[in-house]
This record gives sequence, structure tokens and C-alpha cells, in this order.
Amino acid sequence: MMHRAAGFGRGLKPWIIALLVLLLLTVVAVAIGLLTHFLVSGQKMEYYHSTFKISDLRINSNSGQSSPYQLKDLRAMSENLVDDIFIDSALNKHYIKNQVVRLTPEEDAATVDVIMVFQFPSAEPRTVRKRKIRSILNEKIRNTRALSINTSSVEVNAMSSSTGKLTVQACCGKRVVPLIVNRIISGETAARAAWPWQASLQHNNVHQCGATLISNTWLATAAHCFKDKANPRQWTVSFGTTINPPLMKRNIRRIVVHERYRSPAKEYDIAVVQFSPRVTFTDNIRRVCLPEASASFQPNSTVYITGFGALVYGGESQNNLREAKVKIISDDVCKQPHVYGDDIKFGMFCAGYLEGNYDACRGDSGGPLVGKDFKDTWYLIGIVSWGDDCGQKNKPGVYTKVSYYRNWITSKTGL
Ligand code: 4AZ
Repeated sequence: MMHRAAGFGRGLKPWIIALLVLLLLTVVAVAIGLLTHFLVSGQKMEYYHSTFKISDLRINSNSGQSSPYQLKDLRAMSENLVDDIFIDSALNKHYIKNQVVRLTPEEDAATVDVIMVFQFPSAEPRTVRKRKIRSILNEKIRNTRALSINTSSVEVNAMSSSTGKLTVQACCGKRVVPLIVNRIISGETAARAAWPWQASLQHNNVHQCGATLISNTWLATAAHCFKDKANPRQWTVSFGTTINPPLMKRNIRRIVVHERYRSPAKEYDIAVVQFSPRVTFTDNIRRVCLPEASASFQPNSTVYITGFGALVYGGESQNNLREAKVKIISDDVCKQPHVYGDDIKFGMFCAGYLEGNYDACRGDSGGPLVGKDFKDTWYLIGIVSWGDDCGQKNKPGVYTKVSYYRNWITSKTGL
């Protein structure tokens, strides 16, 4: 082989060899260029912001307060509408998703702010694309019967991808992993980024309690975590699915315990905690949504608890985050004499199983009990508060009812 190759080379004129090398280099350069075009520019997401006004709504309940369910429904209906519009359009292949980032209720109407994400391969000017998107939205909205939207209210604007990405990520209650069902007590570890709002509150660097990220600077947790430990300087918060190493760590600036919490009483077991500097939301660190004050969650519905707490009563906290699927238990069931009787007061609810086993335990306190709506948006429904032992028969976990304290949270955090 070696001889024949040498002979072939010797038979060619130098200028032909140079031409061949040049040709080869050109082919390689074009191939690299094409690959880069499809892999890099072809993958680039484009973000567009749209607002429109839904009219003829009767989203007010009898009490005069807007009903959270209906507002939440409106968010989901708007997202479904935008999905349907683009999936059934000429931009079908380029449409990725949309997310309602703000819903502003007015009397019998609501303004919707939505971010739409597209992926276009060609380098067509954005003004042309913006016009296409607006004309599709306008045309389909005119024909929709599900919601009454004034086409003159429809606006579309291009966003920079950095702003678009940050705005989408800043949204609450969204995560980027599929659900894997495990357990806390006698359970398995949680998937990375599955519970991006979970935090660990540490006193002198020792894990004490769970907490939940509700904004880029505020956490919700249990008041009892700060019993005899009220100095914010001795507290830190870490994020991520392991305590060691932490994904991110912050100093606690302010601890606001409910002013009516009086240990050993278990009512008002809620606190909000401010840390600094603020976090930038990523796939792994993200805030959960807070339910409206009037939201209620159906007994027997499936919710999830997560935490670094002990596996058995009196056991040690865990380095890896764990999760458990539990069910909300009605007050009627939980207030039975053989369960907790009159110990279940206002602003509390039970979750778990009367058969025992799946439960929160020491070290899970202050951490989240979350549930999702049908658009896969997660809400903080409860805060791990107390229980008689862990995982015992007829002794489910007891949680602070977040909706009951929703206005208190606003009064302290502005959220
Ligand atoms: C605790 O001691 C604790 N089984 C938290 C939750 C439960 C029990 C005890 C619920 O922090």
C-alpha cells in the first residue's frame, strides 16, 4: 500500500496537488459552515411577547373577590388557545411553546401577557416574522369561540433571547424534569431539578429545616424552626438536591416569624425569610407559585412532599433530597378522635395515609407540600409543620395551610 501511494503522488504535478488540497479544504470549510448553521443558528430560540384582552368574563365570585380557580383556568385557557393557534398554523414547525407571564384582571375582563417561543432556521428579518405571528394570532383569535378577545387589543413584539429566557424562567411553579415517584420515609432520592424551589435552612451550617423559594429573595418556612434560634446572622440557606455540596448558598438577612406564633402551640406555624444576594433562576433553582387566599384543595388529591429530613423518628437528616407522594386528608377524617381530634385547628391540614409509612419527619419541617394544576404548574399548598412521630398508623403529617396565610405572606413580602 505504502509503495503504491508514493508512486501515485510522484506521478502528479505539484499544481494539481495544490488544487486538490485547495478543493479538499473548500469542501471541509463548507461542511463545517453548514453544520454550524444548522447546529447553532438553526437551534436559536426566538422570543415574542404578546398582549391581548379577554372581555365578557365573569371571573368575580359572589363575595366580590376574584376566584383563583377561574383566574387559573383563564391562564390555562389562554396558553391552550395560543398552543392551538400556532400548532394549527403555517408556523407549526417553528412553534415551540408559550407561557402566560401575567394576568391582569379587570372588571369582567383580563389582560393577558404571554411569551411565545419559536425556532426559525432561516435568517429572515424579525420584523417579517413578527408580522406573520401577529397576523396568525389576529386571524385565529377572530375565529375563536372559546374566549372573547378583541383583535384590536392584540400586540406582538420581539424580545431579546436573554430577556425572553429570563422572563420564562422567572415564572413560578415550572420545572424541567419528568415526574419520578419516590418516597421520603423509606424512600429514594429526588431527580435533579425536580423540585427547584426546595431549600435547606442551616443554623451554624447544620441543616435544621426545609424551606421553599417563593421569589428570588424570599423563602416560606415554618415558624417553629426559629424557636430559640432567631438571629439571622447564624442562618444560611442552600439550594440544590444535596446539602453537601450545595448548588448555591446565601446568607439570611431577615426572619419574619408570624407574630401570633406561640410555641408550643402549633397554630400560626409560618415564617418568611429573606436572603441576599438574590438568586438568578435556572432550571435547578426556581420559585414555586403561591395559591390564592381563597384556593382550596380537594381531599384525596395527590400532592408531593420533599425534604432532607430523617427517615425514622429520631434519625438523622439526609444529604440527598427525597420526595414522597401523599394525599390530602379531609378535616373530617383527620379530626377523628383516633387520629388528631381537636388538635387540628384553623390554618392546618393533614396529608399522608392513615395506614402510615409515607410521611414527612424531623428535618423536613418548614419544607414544601406541593401540588400541580392541569398545566403542570406547581403550587405551594402546605408547609411541613408537625405530626405525632413519623409514618405511624393514624398519625399523618400536619401542614400549615398556605392559602390561609396568603394575605399574611403578601403583607410581609409584597408577593
Ligand atoms: C418534626 O419533628 C416533625 N410526621 C416534622 C414532621 C412530622 C413529625 C415531626 C410529621 O420536625
